[in-house]
Amino acid sequence: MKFTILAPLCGLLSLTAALPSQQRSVNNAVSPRADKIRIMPMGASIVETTCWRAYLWQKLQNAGITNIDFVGGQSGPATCTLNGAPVSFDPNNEGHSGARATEYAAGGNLTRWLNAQKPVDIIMIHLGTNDMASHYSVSDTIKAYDTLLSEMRASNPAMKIIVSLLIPIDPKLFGQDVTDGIIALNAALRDWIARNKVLLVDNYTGFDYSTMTIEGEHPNEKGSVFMADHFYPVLKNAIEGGS
Ligand SMILES: *[C@@H]1O[C@H](CO)[C@@H](O)[C@H](O)[C@H]1NC(C)=O
Ligand SMILES: CC(=O)N[C@H]1CO[C@H](CO)[C@@H](O)[C@@H]1O
Repeated sequence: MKFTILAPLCGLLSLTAALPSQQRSVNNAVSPRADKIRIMPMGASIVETTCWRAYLWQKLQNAGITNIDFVGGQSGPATCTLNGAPVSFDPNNEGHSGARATEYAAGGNLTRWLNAQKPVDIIMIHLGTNDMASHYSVSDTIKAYDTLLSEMRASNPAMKIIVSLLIPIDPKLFGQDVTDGIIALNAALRDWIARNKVLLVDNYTGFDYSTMTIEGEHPNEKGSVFMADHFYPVLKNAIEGGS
């Protein structure tokens, strides 16, 4: 499901979002599923609303890696530009603004999304910022990650799971305790990632919220380039190992 994102396509994009199963069957008819590695970007607004997925898609295309399909019931952002030029990318994802890991674990959301997109070969996760912003504990958030991991393994035992540490946010936005919560959750996530033998993306180290975000939380162009650059080697290895 690759679109060139231009204003006249907005109607088509909303149609796609409303009719994911029809879009999938059309897609399958055009290119057999065996040709495409299905990759689900999953998280909250940092996944849904910013352009790192677009830059990541472009980097993969530029490297000749075109046998991929980003999947999910969401579609967007409508436009991403890089150095002023529009970027063409596959906009599908499962980023849901404001959502928490603890919410997904309690609500069965991920199982529903994985069933709708089956089989998902690779999942890329950046999730937990809102758990900290809403003052859920690090241990409850890690328990939620345990639940989500079982759902992924149940859906596809061979699924490659890429988990990003959380990018830091400006303490001026939600207070120092939330910023500290993200640091504490990242430390716990690092252990969790090692323990569960999933793939680490460290998008925290070196990310500067004062120059790389729009308002202290959501990556701007520079921050999205940073995220794409950090996801890229890990995702590329997962794709090449998996094909
Ligand atoms: C997750 O699932 C719960 C329970 O069905 C639902 O209330 C909630 O809206 C879902 N969240 C998202 C972001 O889809
Ligand atoms: C500072 C830095 O960029 N650290 C890591 C960022 O993420 C990549 C991919 O996981 C690592 O290789 C870097 O060491």
